[in-house]
Amino acid sequence: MKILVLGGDGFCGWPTALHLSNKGHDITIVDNLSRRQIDVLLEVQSLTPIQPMSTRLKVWEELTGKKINFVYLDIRQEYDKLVQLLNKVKPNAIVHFAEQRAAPYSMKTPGTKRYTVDNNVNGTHNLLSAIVEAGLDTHVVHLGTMGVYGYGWLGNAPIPEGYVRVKVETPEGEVDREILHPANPGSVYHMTKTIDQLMFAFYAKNDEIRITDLHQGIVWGTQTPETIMDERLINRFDYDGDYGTVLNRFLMQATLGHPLTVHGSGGQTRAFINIRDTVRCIELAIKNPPKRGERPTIFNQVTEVFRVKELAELISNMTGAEIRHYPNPRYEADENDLKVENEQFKSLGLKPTTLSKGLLEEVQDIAKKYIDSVDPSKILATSQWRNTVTKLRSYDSASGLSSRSKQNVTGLKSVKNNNR
Ligand code: NAD
Ligand code: USQ
Repeated sequence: MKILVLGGDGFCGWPTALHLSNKGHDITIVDNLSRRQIDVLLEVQSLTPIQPMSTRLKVWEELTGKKINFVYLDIRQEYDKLVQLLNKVKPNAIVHFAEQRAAPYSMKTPGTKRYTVDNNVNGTHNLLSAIVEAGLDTHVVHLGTMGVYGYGWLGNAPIPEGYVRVKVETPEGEVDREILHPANPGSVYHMTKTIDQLMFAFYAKNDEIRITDLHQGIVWGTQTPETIMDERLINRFDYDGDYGTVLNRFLMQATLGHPLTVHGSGGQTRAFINIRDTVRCIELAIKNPPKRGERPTIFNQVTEVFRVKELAELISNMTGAEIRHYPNPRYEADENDLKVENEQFKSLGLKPTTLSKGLLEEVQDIAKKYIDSVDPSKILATSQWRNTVTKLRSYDSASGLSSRSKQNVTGLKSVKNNNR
């Protein structure tokens, strides 16, 4: 198949592009490298030494004989180029990872809130509109998030895969309907994913675009069988307070001898998936598209559920790391139960990779190897969900960032404006 991987330079996109290329698909990566630019602006780097795109692709071709194309393109700002690309490649499937994906970054400043909405909502809409303009019958596989549901709604009832049956009282009596599960986002980033869902429902109905939306949990791990083939193919590993996610952060912190940074009580329960399963799930989704005219297919792309404090205890027992409870910078429930349905991927053949000591140690080995590149001042999460103005002032003076280059990629220009 001809497949476009939008956001194929990122943490999930890069290993997915390699996995699909290895399976014989003809891959074109599309990326505007904004994630690398945000690292520059936040003055932080991936723990692992990720290589420039040209090196990544050259090494992959040398090792496997398989060529991956790369198009440097901003799907939010370069609509005409996107239409031209679709007309030229005529992809059978488009995997859409190209969004700003960090909840803390999306809550950092008014500028980053607006950037996240502009980038994610317009990027997704441009893609859908461009597919219609190009007259393509292609399958969009989008990476959504478990956070659209709000991590539990009706006590212990498991979260269904996208749609929920409701009974509505009408003058003619009770009517059964299946509707999109109510959206309950917990950050501006998660909010953009709930807006994506509505756009998908509309374009599937109006233009019969075939869409699969994958409501993915927190991804952990780093390497896949392909990225491990050569150090120059290594995947990124985010550990900082904005982009690092909880399990990878804890593993890095234990390696460094930093206390494990549990927010609040640690009673928050979340869904998880290993990066090796992410790439397999995407392959399964591509192989099983909905039919034209059908509503979007929604899969919960998760394999396990843990409380934050359970993870901290597990890693502390394994490594001896100290667990420390920090005031929670987020506005979120301190304690929640979470059950998630994930039967669809299993019925398509997914054999879930579960959290095991061996896999945790594998991630820790990577952390050990590159621990010297950690900047300890970037570990604590500083983005506050509330009291933006006070926090903004301290962010701006502490970071010393004032460059004009902030404006296009991240919206940080409006940080300065709002501070005047
Ligand atoms: P990432 O930030 O590492 O990768 C996203 C990529 O998209 C980056 O390479 C970035 O440069 C690119 N991009 C962003 N905006 C773009 C634009 N306008 N035009 C072109 N390219 C653009 O993020 P990730 O962790 O790989 O996540 C990928 C997707 O999966 C995201 O949509 C995210 O919401 C979703 N997801 C991630 C996780 C996780 O734990 N990492 C969990 C659930 C869902
Ligand atoms: N947390 C800590 N300590 C830390 C970091 C996080 O206690 O050092 C807590 C957070 O307060 C939160 C939970 O761990 O309660 C998860 O935080 P996270 O940063 O690991 O994950 P989150 O912000 O939810 O976002 C990540 C990805 C996002 C994806 C989402 C899936 O960055 O792209 O959509 O996971 S989900 O969580 O299922 O919505």
